[in-house]
Amino acid sequence: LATKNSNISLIGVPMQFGADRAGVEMGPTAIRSSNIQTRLEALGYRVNDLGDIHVNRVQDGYGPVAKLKYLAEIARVNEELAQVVSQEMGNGQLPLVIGGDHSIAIGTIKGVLQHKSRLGVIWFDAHTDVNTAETTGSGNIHGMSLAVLLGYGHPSLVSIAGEHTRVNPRNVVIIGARSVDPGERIFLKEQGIRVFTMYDIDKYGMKAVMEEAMERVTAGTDGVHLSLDLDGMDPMEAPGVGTPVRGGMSYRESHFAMEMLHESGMLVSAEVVEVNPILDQNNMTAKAAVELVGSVFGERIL
Ligand code: EXY
Ligand code: MN
Ligand code: MN
Ligand code: MN
Repeated sequence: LATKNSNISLIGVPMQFGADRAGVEMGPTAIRSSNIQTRLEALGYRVNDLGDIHVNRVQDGYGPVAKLKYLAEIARVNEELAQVVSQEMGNGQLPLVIGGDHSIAIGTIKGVLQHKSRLGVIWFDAHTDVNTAETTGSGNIHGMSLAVLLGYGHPSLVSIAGEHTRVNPRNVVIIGARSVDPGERIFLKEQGIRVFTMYDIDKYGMKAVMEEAMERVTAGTDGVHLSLDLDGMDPMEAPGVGTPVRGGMSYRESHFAMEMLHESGMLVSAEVVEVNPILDQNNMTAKAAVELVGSVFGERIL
C-alpha cells in the first residue's frame, strides 16, 4: 500500500442544503450499503466508522441572504465537521468523509488544514464550485465551496476553523470541468487555478493530465486531499447526482485518475460527495463511488 496511513476514520455528513435538493442527504446510507468499509478492510486498512454528523431539519432556507441558501445550518455543520476531521487527523487517522452535497468540502478541508498547512487539492468535478453570493445564479452553497476554501465568500463560511485557514491556489487542480459560470471563469483566471476541462482530457489524455496535476498538488506540499464529486463522471456511469452534465469522464478515465493519485503515496484525506440515491438507478452511482474509493486506496487489477 503506497498510502502511508492505514487507519481510516469514516465520517458521514447527510447534507442536502448546499444542493437545495432532496435525496443527497441519503448519500452516506447509499455508500455504506455499497460496502465501503469491507472493501477498504479487504485492502488491509483498519476502518473506524464514526457515524454521521447531525444535520438539523431547518426550514429557513432562504434566510436573510437569498443568495446563500441555508447558510446558518451549513456553517454550523461544517464547523462541527472541521473539528471532527481535525481531531481524527490528530489521532493519526486518515479522514474519509462521505456526503452529502459538496458544501461539506468546507468543513473537511478546513479540518485537514489544521494539520497540513501546505495541502494540495484534487477537485474531481464537472463544476468548478468557485461562485460567491455575488456571482451565483442558484444561491446553492455547494457551488461555492472551493471559493470559500480560497478565502472568498460569506464570513460565516470563510471564518470556519480560522479565516486564514485556506488552500493555496497554486496547489489546487480541477479535473473534469465542463459547466463553468461566467463569474467563475473570471475568478479562476484571477486566481490562476489550473483547470483540466473535458477538452484537455480529450486532447491530452488522462495520463498527461494527471502527470501535470500530480506535479502541482505535490510540489512543496505536505499531502494531497481528494475532493471527489461523483458528477465529474459521465452521467451514463453516475446518474445519481443532483447536477448531472453530459460528456463527463469515462469509467476508466476516472479509475485511472484514482490509480495515479494512489501511486503518488501523498493522499492524506478524501471526501466523496453528491451521491443522490433518489436520482440513481439501482444504486449504481454509490457503487461507482465505492469502486473509485477502492482505486484511490490501492485496489489494482493485477
Ligand atoms: N455552478 C452552478 C451553481 O453554482 O449553482 C452549479 C453548481 C453545482 C455544484 C456541484 C457540486 O458540484
Ligand atoms: Mn438536532
Ligand atoms: Mn462539486
Ligand atoms: Mn459537481
